[in-house]
Amino acid sequence: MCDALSTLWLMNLTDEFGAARDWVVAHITHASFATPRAFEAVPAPLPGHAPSPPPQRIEVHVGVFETTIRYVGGLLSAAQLSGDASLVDAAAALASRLLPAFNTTTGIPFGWVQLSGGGARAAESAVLSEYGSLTLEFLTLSTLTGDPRFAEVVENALAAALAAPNRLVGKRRGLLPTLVSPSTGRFANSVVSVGAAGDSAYEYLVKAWALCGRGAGAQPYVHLFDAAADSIAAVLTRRSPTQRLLHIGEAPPRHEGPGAAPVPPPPGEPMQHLTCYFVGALVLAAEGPRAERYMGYASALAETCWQMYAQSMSGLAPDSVVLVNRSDYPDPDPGGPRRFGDVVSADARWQLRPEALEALFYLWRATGDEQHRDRAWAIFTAIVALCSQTGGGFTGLLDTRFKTGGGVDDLQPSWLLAETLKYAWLLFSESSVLPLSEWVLNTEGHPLRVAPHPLNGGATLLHGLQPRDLLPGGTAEQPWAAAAWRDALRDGIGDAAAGATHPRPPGGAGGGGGAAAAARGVNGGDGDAAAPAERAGKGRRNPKGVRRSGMRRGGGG
Ligand code: DMJ
Repeated sequence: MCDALSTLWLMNLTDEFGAARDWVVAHITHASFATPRAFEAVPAPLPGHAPSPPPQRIEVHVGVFETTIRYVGGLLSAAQLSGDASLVDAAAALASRLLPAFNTTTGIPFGWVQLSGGGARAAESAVLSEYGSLTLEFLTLSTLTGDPRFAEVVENALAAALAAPNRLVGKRRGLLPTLVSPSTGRFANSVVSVGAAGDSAYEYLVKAWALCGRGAGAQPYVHLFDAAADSIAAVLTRRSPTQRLLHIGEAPPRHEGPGAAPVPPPPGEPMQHLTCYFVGALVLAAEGPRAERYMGYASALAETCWQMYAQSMSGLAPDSVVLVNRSDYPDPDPGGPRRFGDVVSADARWQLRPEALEALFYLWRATGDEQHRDRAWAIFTAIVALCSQTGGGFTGLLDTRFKTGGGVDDLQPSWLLAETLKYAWLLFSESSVLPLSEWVLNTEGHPLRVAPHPLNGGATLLHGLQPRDLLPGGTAEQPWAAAAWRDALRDGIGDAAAGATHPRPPGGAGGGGGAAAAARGVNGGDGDAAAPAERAGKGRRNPKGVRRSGMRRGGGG
Protein backbone atom coordinates (compact mmCIF):
# COMPACT_ATOMS: atom_id res chain seq x y z
CA MET A 1 0.00 0.00 0.00
CA CYS A 2 2.86 2.36 0.83
CA ASP A 3 4.44 1.64 -2.55
CA ALA A 4 1.20 2.66 -4.30
CA LEU A 5 0.72 6.04 -2.60
CA SER A 6 2.49 8.21 -5.17
CA THR A 7 0.74 6.48 -8.06
CA LEU A 8 -2.66 7.00 -6.44
CA TRP A 9 -1.94 10.69 -6.01
CA LEU A 10 -0.68 11.19 -9.56
CA MET A 11 -3.69 9.36 -10.98
CA ASN A 12 -5.96 11.67 -9.00
CA LEU A 13 -7.48 8.79 -7.05
CA THR A 14 -7.89 11.04 -4.04
CA ASP A 15 -10.29 8.92 -1.99
CA GLU A 16 -8.10 5.86 -2.36
CA PHE A 17 -5.01 7.96 -1.58
CA GLY A 18 -6.61 9.31 1.60
CA ALA A 19 -7.59 5.87 2.85
CA ALA A 20 -4.18 4.40 2.05
CA ARG A 21 -2.36 7.36 3.65
CA ASP A 22 -4.33 7.06 6.88
CA TRP A 23 -3.61 3.36 7.12
CA VAL A 24 0.08 3.71 6.31
CA VAL A 25 0.69 6.61 8.72
CA ALA A 26 -1.12 4.79 11.53
CA HIS A 27 0.82 1.61 11.04
CA ILE A 28 4.26 2.92 10.22
CA THR A 29 4.34 5.69 12.81
CA HIS A 30 2.98 3.72 15.73
CA ALA A 31 3.92 0.13 14.97
CA SER A 32 6.62 -1.44 17.11
CA PHE A 33 8.51 -2.60 14.02
CA ALA A 34 9.28 -5.70 15.99
CA THR A 35 7.15 -8.19 14.17
CA PRO A 36 7.20 -9.70 10.74
CA ARG A 37 3.73 -8.27 10.33
CA ALA A 38 4.77 -4.73 11.07
CA PHE A 39 3.74 -3.62 7.61
CA GLU A 40 0.70 -5.86 7.26
CA ALA A 41 -2.86 -4.88 7.88
CA VAL A 42 -4.68 -6.72 10.60
CA PRO A 43 -7.95 -7.09 8.73
CA ALA A 44 -11.15 -5.92 10.33
CA PRO A 45 -13.17 -8.95 11.44
CA LEU A 46 -15.92 -10.02 9.09
CA PRO A 47 -19.41 -10.11 10.59
CA GLY A 48 -19.74 -13.28 12.64
CA HIS A 49 -15.98 -13.95 12.70
CA ALA A 50 -13.58 -13.57 15.59
CA PRO A 51 -10.99 -10.77 15.30
CA SER A 52 -7.56 -11.77 13.96
CA PRO A 53 -5.01 -12.49 16.69
CA PRO A 54 -2.50 -9.67 17.24
CA PRO A 55 0.80 -10.21 15.48
CA GLN A 56 3.47 -11.98 17.48
CA ARG A 57 6.46 -9.95 18.52
CA ILE A 58 9.34 -11.53 16.71
CA GLU A 59 12.59 -9.68 16.07
CA VAL A 60 13.26 -9.56 12.36
CA HIS A 61 15.80 -7.81 10.19
CA VAL A 62 14.57 -5.77 7.25
CA GLY A 63 16.56 -4.92 4.16
CA VAL A 64 17.91 -1.36 4.36
CA PHE A 65 17.70 -0.84 0.59
CA GLU A 66 14.21 -2.25 0.05
CA THR A 67 12.85 -0.40 3.08
CA THR A 68 14.39 2.81 1.81
CA ILE A 69 13.26 2.71 -1.81
CA ARG A 70 9.74 1.41 -1.15
CA TYR A 71 8.74 2.76 2.28
CA VAL A 72 10.89 5.83 2.92
CA GLY A 73 10.77 6.79 -0.77
CA GLY A 74 7.06 6.06 -0.99
CA LEU A 75 6.27 8.17 2.08
CA LEU A 76 8.47 11.09 1.07
CA SER A 77 7.06 11.14 -2.42
CA ALA A 78 3.49 11.06 -1.17
CA ALA A 79 4.38 13.87 1.26
CA GLN A 80 5.87 16.07 -1.44
CA LEU A 81 3.09 15.40 -3.95
CA SER A 82 0.24 15.93 -1.48
CA GLY A 83 1.80 18.40 0.96
CA ASP A 84 0.91 16.17 3.92
CA ALA A 85 3.57 16.72 6.61
CA SER A 86 2.52 13.67 8.63
CA LEU A 87 4.05 11.54 5.87
CA VAL A 88 7.42 13.27 6.35
CA ASP A 89 7.29 12.45 10.06
CA ALA A 90 6.51 8.83 9.28
CA ALA A 91 9.39 8.63 6.79
CA ALA A 92 11.84 10.24 9.20
CA ALA A 93 10.77 7.95 12.05
CA LEU A 94 11.28 4.90 9.87
CA ALA A 95 14.59 6.07 8.39
CA SER A 96 15.93 6.83 11.89
CA ARG A 97 15.48 3.16 12.65
CA LEU A 98 17.64 2.30 9.65
CA LEU A 99 20.57 4.41 10.88
CA PRO A 100 22.15 1.68 13.08
CA ALA A 101 23.02 -0.14 9.84
CA PHE A 102 25.61 2.58 9.18
CA ASN A 103 27.46 1.96 12.46
CA THR A 104 30.29 0.06 10.79
CA THR A 105 34.04 0.62 10.76
CA THR A 106 33.89 2.26 7.36
CA GLY A 107 30.41 3.76 7.35
CA ILE A 108 29.37 1.44 4.53
CA PRO A 109 26.08 0.07 5.87
CA PHE A 110 25.18 -3.48 6.59
CA GLY A 111 22.36 -4.69 4.39
CA TRP A 112 19.94 -5.65 7.17
CA VAL A 113 18.80 -3.95 10.34
CA GLN A 114 16.34 -4.55 13.17
CA LEU A 115 13.81 -1.75 13.13
CA SER A 116 13.12 -2.24 16.80
CA GLY A 117 16.58 -0.92 17.58
CA GLY A 118 18.23 -4.27 18.09
CA GLY A 119 21.11 -3.51 15.74
CA ALA A 120 22.26 -4.48 12.29
CA ARG A 121 23.09 -7.87 10.91
CA ALA A 122 26.78 -8.12 10.13
CA ALA A 123 27.19 -9.62 6.72
CA GLU A 124 30.56 -10.20 5.15
CA SER A 125 29.84 -7.94 2.21
CA ALA A 126 27.59 -5.05 1.29
CA VAL A 127 26.01 -5.03 -2.16
CA LEU A 128 26.67 -2.07 -4.46
CA SER A 129 23.09 -1.71 -5.70
CA GLU A 130 21.97 -1.57 -2.06
CA TYR A 131 24.38 0.76 -0.27
CA GLY A 132 24.77 2.81 -3.47
CA SER A 133 21.04 3.46 -3.91
CA LEU A 134 20.04 5.40 -0.82
CA THR A 135 21.07 8.95 -1.67
CA LEU A 136 17.84 10.25 -3.19
CA GLU A 137 15.73 9.35 -0.19
CA PHE A 138 18.28 10.33 2.47
CA LEU A 139 19.15 13.67 0.85
CA THR A 140 15.43 14.43 0.61
CA LEU A 141 14.99 13.50 4.28
CA SER A 142 17.69 15.97 5.30
CA THR A 143 16.11 18.64 3.12
CA LEU A 144 12.66 18.14 4.62
CA THR A 145 13.65 17.60 8.26
CA GLY A 146 16.73 19.82 8.53
CA ASP A 147 18.55 16.86 10.10
CA PRO A 148 21.91 16.50 8.29
CA ARG A 149 22.56 12.96 9.57
CA PHE A 150 20.61 11.31 6.77
CA ALA A 151 22.62 12.96 3.99
CA GLU A 152 25.88 12.49 5.88
CA VAL A 153 25.59 8.74 6.38
CA VAL A 154 24.84 7.95 2.74
CA GLU A 155 27.52 10.24 1.32
CA ASN A 156 30.08 8.97 3.84
CA ALA A 157 29.25 5.43 2.74
CA LEU A 158 29.78 6.32 -0.90
CA ALA A 159 33.01 8.15 -0.09
CA ALA A 160 34.26 5.08 1.79
CA ALA A 161 33.61 2.83 -1.21
CA LEU A 162 35.38 5.29 -3.50
CA ALA A 163 38.37 5.19 -1.15
CA ALA A 164 38.72 1.39 -1.41
CA PRO A 165 42.37 0.53 -1.96
CA ASN A 166 41.45 -1.93 -4.72
CA ARG A 167 39.41 0.40 -6.97
CA LEU A 168 39.19 -0.75 -10.57
CA VAL A 169 41.47 1.08 -12.96
CA GLY A 170 41.94 1.51 -16.71
CA LYS A 171 38.83 1.10 -18.82
CA ARG A 172 36.91 -0.26 -15.82
CA ARG A 173 37.70 2.74 -13.61
CA GLY A 174 34.14 4.06 -13.65
CA LEU A 175 32.66 0.82 -12.34
CA LEU A 176 32.58 -0.50 -8.80
CA PRO A 177 32.65 -4.20 -7.97
CA THR A 178 29.35 -5.53 -6.72
CA LEU A 179 30.60 -6.50 -3.23
CA VAL A 180 32.53 -4.53 -0.61
CA SER A 181 33.42 -5.31 2.99
CA PRO A 182 31.85 -2.81 5.43
CA SER A 183 34.62 -3.73 7.89
CA THR A 184 37.73 -3.29 5.75
CA GLY A 185 36.44 -1.07 2.96
CA ARG A 186 38.01 -3.39 0.36
CA PHE A 187 36.05 -4.66 -2.60
CA ALA A 188 35.34 -8.33 -2.09
CA ASN A 189 35.15 -9.30 -5.77
CA SER A 190 35.83 -7.86 -9.19
CA VAL A 191 32.43 -8.58 -10.73
CA VAL A 192 30.83 -5.53 -12.32
CA SER A 193 27.18 -5.42 -13.27
CA VAL A 194 24.66 -2.98 -14.66
CA GLY A 195 21.96 -5.54 -13.81
CA ALA A 196 21.26 -7.11 -10.41
CA ALA A 197 23.68 -6.19 -7.60
CA GLY A 198 24.92 -3.11 -9.46
CA ASP A 199 22.03 -1.48 -11.30
CA SER A 200 20.51 1.32 -9.26
CA ALA A 201 23.87 2.52 -7.88
CA TYR A 202 24.64 3.92 -11.35
CA GLU A 203 21.07 5.20 -11.68
CA TYR A 204 21.45 7.07 -8.38
CA LEU A 205 24.62 8.84 -9.50
CA VAL A 206 22.86 10.72 -12.26
CA LYS A 207 19.64 11.08 -10.29
CA ALA A 208 21.40 12.53 -7.22
CA TRP A 209 22.88 15.15 -9.52
CA ALA A 210 19.45 15.83 -11.04
CA LEU A 211 17.81 15.90 -7.59
CA CYS A 212 20.24 18.62 -6.49
CA GLY A 213 19.23 20.75 -9.46
CA ARG A 214 22.28 19.79 -11.53
CA GLY A 215 24.21 22.43 -9.66
CA ALA A 216 27.96 22.84 -9.31
CA GLY A 217 27.95 21.40 -5.77
CA ALA A 218 26.58 18.11 -7.08
CA GLN A 219 29.05 17.76 -9.97
CA PRO A 220 30.91 14.80 -8.37
CA TYR A 221 27.82 12.67 -8.93
CA VAL A 222 27.67 13.35 -12.64
CA HIS A 223 31.44 12.92 -12.99
CA LEU A 224 31.02 9.47 -11.49
CA PHE A 225 28.10 8.70 -13.79
CA ASP A 226 29.95 9.85 -16.90
CA ALA A 227 32.93 7.68 -15.97
CA ALA A 228 30.63 4.70 -15.38
CA ALA A 229 28.99 5.24 -18.76
CA ASP A 230 32.42 5.42 -20.46
CA SER A 231 33.41 2.13 -18.83
CA ILE A 232 30.11 0.49 -19.80
CA ALA A 233 30.63 1.61 -23.40
CA ALA A 234 34.21 0.35 -23.35
CA VAL A 235 34.03 -2.99 -21.56
CA LEU A 236 30.43 -4.19 -21.24
CA THR A 237 28.78 -3.25 -24.54
CA ARG A 238 28.06 -6.05 -26.98
CA ARG A 239 26.20 -6.41 -30.29
CA SER A 240 24.20 -9.50 -31.16
CA PRO A 241 25.42 -11.49 -34.15
CA THR A 242 22.60 -11.10 -36.67
CA GLN A 243 20.42 -8.16 -35.75
CA ARG A 244 23.32 -6.24 -34.16
CA LEU A 245 21.20 -5.47 -31.12
CA LEU A 246 23.17 -3.46 -28.57
CA HIS A 247 23.19 -5.01 -25.13
CA ILE A 248 25.07 -4.80 -21.87
CA GLY A 249 26.87 -7.84 -20.59
CA GLU A 250 28.27 -8.66 -17.22
CA ALA A 251 31.99 -8.67 -16.59
CA PRO A 252 32.82 -11.87 -14.74
CA PRO A 253 35.53 -11.98 -12.07
CA ARG A 254 38.91 -11.95 -13.70
CA HIS A 255 42.41 -12.60 -12.56
CA GLU A 256 44.13 -9.27 -12.61
CA GLY A 257 47.66 -10.34 -11.68
CA PRO A 258 50.59 -8.94 -13.60
CA GLY A 259 50.60 -10.17 -17.18
CA ALA A 260 47.27 -11.99 -16.87
CA ALA A 261 45.27 -12.24 -20.08
CA PRO A 262 41.74 -10.81 -19.96
CA VAL A 263 39.06 -13.47 -19.69
CA PRO A 264 36.70 -13.19 -22.70
CA PRO A 265 32.97 -13.01 -21.98
CA PRO A 266 31.21 -16.35 -22.21
CA PRO A 267 29.15 -17.02 -25.34
CA GLY A 268 25.46 -16.40 -24.82
CA GLU A 269 26.05 -14.02 -21.95
CA PRO A 270 22.69 -13.05 -20.39
CA MET A 271 21.19 -9.57 -20.22
CA GLN A 272 18.55 -9.02 -17.57
CA HIS A 273 15.33 -7.09 -18.11
CA LEU A 274 16.48 -5.02 -15.11
CA THR A 275 19.27 -3.57 -17.26
CA CYS A 276 16.76 -1.63 -19.36
CA TYR A 277 16.63 1.00 -16.57
CA PHE A 278 19.95 2.30 -17.93
CA VAL A 279 18.11 3.90 -20.86
CA GLY A 280 16.47 6.41 -18.52
CA ALA A 281 19.73 7.14 -16.70
CA LEU A 282 21.38 8.01 -20.02
CA VAL A 283 18.48 10.21 -21.09
CA LEU A 284 18.72 12.16 -17.83
CA ALA A 285 22.45 12.64 -18.33
CA ALA A 286 22.16 13.54 -22.03
CA GLU A 287 23.26 17.13 -22.04
CA GLY A 288 26.10 19.12 -23.51
CA PRO A 289 28.81 17.35 -25.49
CA ARG A 290 27.70 13.92 -24.23
CA ALA A 291 24.10 14.28 -25.36
CA GLU A 292 24.44 12.66 -28.76
CA ARG A 293 26.34 9.59 -27.58
CA TYR A 294 24.05 9.07 -24.59
CA MET A 295 20.88 9.42 -26.65
CA GLY A 296 22.31 7.15 -29.34
CA TYR A 297 23.14 4.47 -26.81
CA ALA A 298 19.80 4.90 -25.00
CA SER A 299 17.92 4.54 -28.25
CA ALA A 300 19.82 1.41 -29.30
CA LEU A 301 19.50 -0.22 -25.87
CA ALA A 302 15.78 0.57 -25.78
CA GLU A 303 15.47 -1.15 -29.15
CA THR A 304 16.92 -4.30 -27.59
CA CYS A 305 14.55 -3.99 -24.64
CA TRP A 306 11.64 -3.72 -27.04
CA GLN A 307 12.87 -6.74 -29.03
CA MET A 308 12.78 -8.75 -25.78
CA TYR A 309 9.00 -8.24 -25.93
CA ALA A 310 8.53 -8.28 -29.68
CA GLN A 311 10.34 -11.58 -30.14
CA SER A 312 8.47 -13.28 -27.31
CA MET A 313 5.44 -15.37 -28.21
CA SER A 314 3.47 -13.92 -25.31
CA GLY A 315 4.36 -10.32 -26.14
CA LEU A 316 5.93 -9.99 -22.68
CA ALA A 317 9.65 -10.12 -22.07
CA PRO A 318 11.57 -12.88 -20.34
CA ASP A 319 13.28 -11.82 -17.11
CA SER A 320 16.63 -12.47 -18.75
CA VAL A 321 17.75 -13.21 -22.31
CA VAL A 322 20.84 -14.12 -24.25
CA LEU A 323 21.45 -12.39 -27.57
CA VAL A 324 22.81 -15.02 -29.91
CA ASN A 325 22.44 -16.30 -33.42
CA ARG A 326 19.30 -18.38 -33.06
CA SER A 327 20.37 -20.91 -35.68
CA ASP A 328 23.55 -21.65 -33.70
CA TYR A 329 21.78 -21.92 -30.42
CA PRO A 330 19.58 -24.68 -29.12
CA ASP A 331 16.26 -22.91 -28.84
CA PRO A 332 13.76 -24.74 -26.67
CA ASP A 333 11.04 -22.22 -27.44
CA PRO A 334 7.84 -23.95 -28.39
CA GLY A 335 7.11 -21.26 -30.97
CA GLY A 336 10.61 -21.43 -32.46
CA PRO A 337 9.89 -21.92 -36.14
CA ARG A 338 7.73 -18.83 -36.34
CA ARG A 339 10.11 -16.62 -34.46
CA PHE A 340 13.24 -14.90 -35.59
CA GLY A 341 15.91 -12.58 -34.35
CA ASP A 342 18.71 -12.85 -31.84
CA VAL A 343 16.74 -12.75 -28.59
CA VAL A 344 16.60 -16.10 -26.81
CA SER A 345 15.00 -16.49 -23.41
CA ALA A 346 17.34 -17.39 -20.54
CA ASP A 347 14.85 -16.96 -17.69
CA ALA A 348 11.38 -17.14 -19.22
CA ARG A 349 9.43 -15.72 -16.27
CA TRP A 350 7.54 -12.43 -16.54
CA GLN A 351 7.50 -10.62 -13.21
CA LEU A 352 5.53 -7.48 -14.12
CA ARG A 353 8.77 -5.52 -14.16
CA PRO A 354 8.83 -1.81 -15.06
CA GLU A 355 12.21 -1.21 -16.71
CA ALA A 356 11.17 -1.36 -20.38
CA LEU A 357 8.18 0.96 -19.84
CA GLU A 358 10.47 3.19 -17.79
CA ALA A 359 12.90 3.34 -20.74
CA LEU A 360 10.09 4.20 -23.14
CA PHE A 361 8.84 6.89 -20.75
CA TYR A 362 12.18 8.69 -20.66
CA LEU A 363 12.65 8.42 -24.42
CA TRP A 364 9.12 9.66 -25.03
CA ARG A 365 9.68 12.65 -22.78
CA ALA A 366 13.03 13.44 -24.44
CA THR A 367 12.09 12.97 -28.09
CA GLY A 368 8.31 13.03 -28.48
CA ASP A 369 8.63 10.10 -30.88
CA GLU A 370 5.23 8.36 -30.99
CA GLN A 371 6.94 5.02 -31.58
CA HIS A 372 7.72 4.86 -27.87
CA ARG A 373 4.05 5.20 -26.98
CA ASP A 374 3.05 2.58 -29.54
CA ARG A 375 5.49 0.15 -27.98
CA ALA A 376 4.35 1.02 -24.47
CA TRP A 377 0.76 0.47 -25.50
CA ALA A 378 1.63 -2.97 -26.89
CA ILE A 379 3.31 -3.92 -23.60
CA PHE A 380 0.47 -2.53 -21.51
CA THR A 381 -2.21 -4.34 -23.49
CA ALA A 382 -0.25 -7.59 -23.23
CA ILE A 383 -0.11 -7.15 -19.45
CA VAL A 384 -3.85 -6.56 -19.30
CA ALA A 385 -4.56 -9.49 -21.63
CA LEU A 386 -2.41 -12.06 -19.85
CA CYS A 387 -1.86 -10.90 -16.29
CA SER A 388 -5.10 -9.39 -14.98
CA GLN A 389 -6.77 -11.77 -12.54
CA THR A 390 -10.44 -12.47 -12.24
CA GLY A 391 -11.52 -10.81 -9.01
CA GLY A 392 -8.79 -8.18 -9.02
CA GLY A 393 -5.05 -7.78 -9.12
CA PHE A 394 -2.39 -8.93 -11.52
CA THR A 395 -0.09 -11.91 -11.70
CA GLY A 396 3.32 -12.75 -13.08
CA LEU A 397 3.71 -15.46 -15.71
CA LEU A 398 5.73 -18.64 -15.65
CA ASP A 399 6.84 -18.91 -19.27
CA THR A 400 6.76 -16.03 -21.73
CA ARG A 401 7.72 -18.37 -24.56
CA PHE A 402 4.09 -19.53 -24.73
CA LYS A 403 1.41 -17.30 -26.23
CA THR A 404 -0.64 -17.71 -23.08
CA GLY A 405 2.28 -17.06 -20.73
CA GLY A 406 2.67 -20.68 -19.62
CA GLY A 407 0.66 -20.34 -16.41
CA VAL A 408 0.58 -17.82 -13.59
CA ASP A 409 2.72 -17.41 -10.48
CA ASP A 410 -0.09 -15.62 -8.61
CA LEU A 411 2.30 -12.94 -7.36
CA GLN A 412 1.87 -9.19 -7.72
CA PRO A 413 5.09 -7.43 -6.69
CA SER A 414 4.53 -3.98 -5.22
CA TRP A 415 6.56 -2.42 -8.06
CA LEU A 416 3.60 -3.06 -10.39
CA LEU A 417 1.65 -0.25 -8.71
CA ALA A 418 4.71 1.82 -7.80
CA GLU A 419 6.39 1.70 -11.18
CA THR A 420 5.03 -0.41 -14.02
CA LEU A 421 1.54 1.05 -14.19
CA LYS A 422 2.82 4.51 -13.25
CA TYR A 423 5.26 4.65 -16.18
CA ALA A 424 2.57 3.31 -18.53
CA TRP A 425 0.16 5.98 -17.32
CA LEU A 426 2.74 8.78 -17.48
CA LEU A 427 3.49 7.88 -21.10
CA PHE A 428 -0.07 8.87 -21.96
CA SER A 429 -0.28 11.92 -19.69
CA GLU A 430 0.80 15.50 -20.26
CA SER A 431 4.44 16.24 -19.36
CA SER A 432 3.15 18.95 -17.03
CA VAL A 433 1.80 16.20 -14.73
CA LEU A 434 5.36 15.49 -13.64
CA PRO A 435 7.96 17.83 -15.19
CA LEU A 436 11.36 16.14 -15.02
CA SER A 437 13.01 19.50 -14.38
CA GLU A 438 11.18 19.56 -11.03
CA TRP A 439 10.91 15.90 -10.06
CA VAL A 440 13.26 12.91 -9.98
CA LEU A 441 11.80 9.43 -9.74
CA ASN A 442 13.60 7.13 -7.32
CA THR A 443 14.43 3.57 -8.35
CA GLU A 444 10.99 2.45 -7.20
CA GLY A 445 9.26 5.10 -9.33
CA HIS A 446 8.49 7.53 -6.48
CA PRO A 447 8.88 11.18 -7.56
CA LEU A 448 11.03 13.34 -5.27
CA ARG A 449 11.22 17.09 -5.66
CA VAL A 450 14.38 18.74 -6.99
CA ALA A 451 16.03 20.80 -4.23
CA PRO A 452 19.48 22.19 -3.45
CA HIS A 453 21.85 19.73 -1.78
CA PRO A 454 21.08 19.93 1.97
CA LEU A 455 24.67 20.05 3.27
CA ASN A 456 27.52 22.55 3.19
CA GLY A 457 25.69 25.26 1.36
CA GLY A 458 24.74 22.92 -1.47
CA ALA A 459 27.90 20.85 -1.85
CA THR A 460 27.95 17.08 -1.57
CA LEU A 461 30.49 15.60 0.85
CA LEU A 462 32.20 14.18 -2.24
CA HIS A 463 32.87 17.73 -3.35
CA GLY A 464 35.88 17.86 -1.05
CA LEU A 465 37.63 14.98 -2.81
CA GLN A 466 40.48 15.57 -5.21
CA PRO A 467 39.60 14.53 -8.79
CA ARG A 468 42.07 11.63 -8.58
CA ASP A 469 40.42 10.42 -5.36
CA LEU A 470 36.99 10.58 -6.91
CA LEU A 471 38.10 8.61 -9.97
CA PRO A 472 41.34 6.80 -10.79
CA GLY A 473 42.88 9.00 -13.47
CA GLY A 474 40.86 12.06 -12.46
CA THR A 475 37.60 13.49 -13.67
CA ALA A 476 38.70 14.49 -17.19
CA GLU A 477 37.52 12.26 -20.04
CA GLN A 478 40.06 9.52 -20.63
CA PRO A 479 41.90 9.23 -23.95
CA TRP A 480 40.23 5.90 -24.82
CA ALA A 481 36.66 7.05 -24.17
CA ALA A 482 35.81 8.67 -27.52
CA ALA A 483 36.90 5.56 -29.44
CA ALA A 484 34.95 3.35 -27.03
CA TRP A 485 31.76 5.28 -27.78
CA ARG A 486 32.43 5.21 -31.51
CA ASP A 487 32.80 1.43 -31.33
CA ALA A 488 29.77 0.99 -29.09
CA LEU A 489 27.61 3.02 -31.48
CA ARG A 490 29.25 2.01 -34.72
CA ASP A 491 26.11 0.33 -36.04
CA GLY A 492 24.24 3.58 -35.76
CA ILE A 493 21.22 4.72 -33.85
CA GLY A 494 18.25 2.50 -34.40
CA ASP A 495 19.83 0.53 -37.25
CA ALA A 496 18.67 -2.68 -35.67
CA ALA A 497 15.12 -1.33 -35.71
CA ALA A 498 15.25 0.03 -39.19
CA GLY A 499 16.99 -3.04 -40.60
CA ALA A 500 19.08 -0.65 -42.62
CA THR A 501 22.25 -2.65 -42.69
CA HIS A 502 21.25 -6.04 -41.34
CA PRO A 503 18.99 -8.79 -42.53
CA ARG A 504 15.38 -8.08 -41.68
CA PRO A 505 13.35 -11.06 -40.61
CA PRO A 506 10.24 -11.94 -42.57
CA GLY A 507 7.01 -10.33 -41.41
CA GLY A 508 8.53 -7.21 -39.83
CA ALA A 509 10.73 -6.68 -36.82
CA GLY A 510 7.96 -7.20 -34.31
CA GLY A 511 7.43 -10.94 -34.44
CA GLY A 512 5.86 -12.64 -31.45
CA GLY A 513 3.79 -10.10 -29.64
CA GLY A 514 0.94 -12.58 -29.66
CA ALA A 515 -1.00 -11.25 -26.73
CA ALA A 516 -0.33 -7.64 -27.59
CA ALA A 517 -1.49 -8.17 -31.13
CA ALA A 518 -4.49 -10.16 -29.95
CA ALA A 519 -5.38 -7.48 -27.43
CA ARG A 520 -5.44 -4.92 -30.21
CA GLY A 521 -7.34 -7.27 -32.50
CA VAL A 522 -4.42 -7.57 -34.87
CA ASN A 523 -4.08 -10.66 -37.04
CA GLY A 524 -4.97 -13.13 -34.34
CA GLY A 525 -1.73 -12.50 -32.51
CA ASP A 526 0.04 -15.45 -34.08
CA GLY A 527 3.39 -13.80 -34.41
CA ASP A 528 3.31 -13.37 -38.17
CA ALA A 529 2.16 -9.78 -38.13
CA ALA A 530 4.44 -6.83 -37.73
CA ALA A 531 4.11 -5.47 -34.20
CA PRO A 532 1.99 -2.34 -33.87
CA ALA A 533 4.96 -0.13 -33.11
CA GLU A 534 6.77 -1.22 -36.24
CA ARG A 535 3.77 -0.44 -38.38
CA ALA A 536 3.24 2.90 -36.70
CA GLY A 537 6.89 3.75 -36.21
CA LYS A 538 7.10 6.56 -38.72
CA GLY A 539 6.23 9.31 -36.29
CA ARG A 540 8.39 12.14 -35.11
CA ARG A 541 11.56 10.11 -35.02
CA ASN A 542 14.51 12.10 -33.94
CA PRO A 543 17.56 10.09 -34.90
CA LYS A 544 20.06 12.50 -33.45
CA GLY A 545 18.28 12.27 -30.13
CA VAL A 546 18.16 16.02 -29.68
CA ARG A 547 16.33 16.83 -26.49
CA ARG A 548 13.18 18.85 -26.58
CA SER A 549 13.25 19.79 -22.94
CA GLY A 550 16.21 22.14 -23.00
CA MET A 551 17.81 21.17 -19.66
CA ARG A 552 21.45 22.11 -19.62
CA ARG A 553 24.33 20.51 -17.81
CA GLY A 554 25.91 22.49 -15.05
CA GLY A 555 23.17 25.04 -15.05
CA GLY A 556 23.55 25.58 -11.33
CA GLY A 557 19.99 24.70 -10.52
C1 DMJ B 1 12.36 -2.38 -8.39
O1 DMJ B 1 11.99 -2.78 -7.12
C2 DMJ B 1 13.43 -1.35 -8.28
O2 DMJ B 1 13.47 -0.66 -9.49
C3 DMJ B 1 14.78 -1.91 -7.99
O3 DMJ B 1 15.81 -0.94 -8.08
C4 DMJ B 1 15.14 -3.06 -8.91
N1 DMJ B 1 14.07 -3.43 -9.74
C5 DMJ B 1 12.77 -3.59 -9.18
C6 DMJ B 1 11.73 -3.92 -10.24
O4 DMJ B 1 12.19 -4.72 -11.25
